[in-house]
Amino acid sequence: MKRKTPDTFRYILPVFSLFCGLFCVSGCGTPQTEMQTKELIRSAAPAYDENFVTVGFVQTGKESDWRDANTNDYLHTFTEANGYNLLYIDGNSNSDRQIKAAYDLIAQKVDYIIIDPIVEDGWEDVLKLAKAEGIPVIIADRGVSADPSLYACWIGSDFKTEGINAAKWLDSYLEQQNRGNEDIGIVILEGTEGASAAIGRTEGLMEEISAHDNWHIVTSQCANFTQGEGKNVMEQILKDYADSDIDVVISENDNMMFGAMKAMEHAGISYGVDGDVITISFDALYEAFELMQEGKLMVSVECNPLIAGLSHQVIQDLEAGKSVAPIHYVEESVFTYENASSHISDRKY
Ligand code: GZL
Repeated sequence: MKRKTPDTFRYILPVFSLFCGLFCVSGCGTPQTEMQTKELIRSAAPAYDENFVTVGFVQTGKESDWRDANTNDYLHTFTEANGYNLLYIDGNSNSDRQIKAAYDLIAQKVDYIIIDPIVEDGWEDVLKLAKAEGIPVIIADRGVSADPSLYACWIGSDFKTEGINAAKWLDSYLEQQNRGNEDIGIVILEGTEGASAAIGRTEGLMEEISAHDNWHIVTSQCANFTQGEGKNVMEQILKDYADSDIDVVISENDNMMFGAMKAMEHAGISYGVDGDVITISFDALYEAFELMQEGKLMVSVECNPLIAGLSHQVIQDLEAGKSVAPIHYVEESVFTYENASSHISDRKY
């Protein structure tokens, strides 16, 4: 792919024309007096090494252990040894910051932009500009609501299927326990509002839950995928609802579940295989496997963060002039307290 002319020229040209202008003025009719010129010094834009593919990566932030594993995967994939100059931007859990960063990367004329959008909305204009500037954008992990023609492809998980699989496991477990006809009260800890991971998981869960007349939602509240908010939200739920109302806690990521477990412990509520509350979460972190081995966590639906290699492959294909598929789903499984021990040694995050 032809490297874009770095913005160095953007800075030299005005400075050069300024001096030309001054020279013209001084050379055109103005007596040859000593003109006081103030040299305009601007820092030049980074001159990109032609031998590297410059990739700007706009990450959500550091909201969870899953996110840290995801970030580290990019940092270890987009290396100089692999032919990349990586510009990594931490979105600091702020969508406006992410969008501004994307505009800045366009201004720096990077070769590619990878975006993991905190929330789906707000990306239309900056994606239009990237397209107009000829900078391919890869949307990775979470999705955007913008028209898919505005970006090269989306890489990530089928979040709705993750939610469906979690509820299907609950259905099979309750049948095994001869509780298939029991009234079941479910608490849901939702991820960040507007995030495609939360939207998809909630959609899948609600589709399955609504198919069971004897299941009902006690409450479904946002805890932003963080452990601290998972604990605080669960503490409040335990104050607002009777322990007997809650048969199941489904958390849309492991970190919120870890926080909810602390809240249940403090409230003297038992959970897990031998407890009163069934525990189901998403991500399948190593720590989740340890808790599944102990029977405290009963299910973690895998959501694989190690997807930087898929973005690397897409960029290599685009560099070779190949077309790329618009959607790239990540392979994922459902892990339970029953199979955790046979998989924990293979886990990489
Ligand atoms: C899912 C990812 C979610 C994880 C959370 O692909 O976007 O964000 O489930 C993370 O742990 O914070």
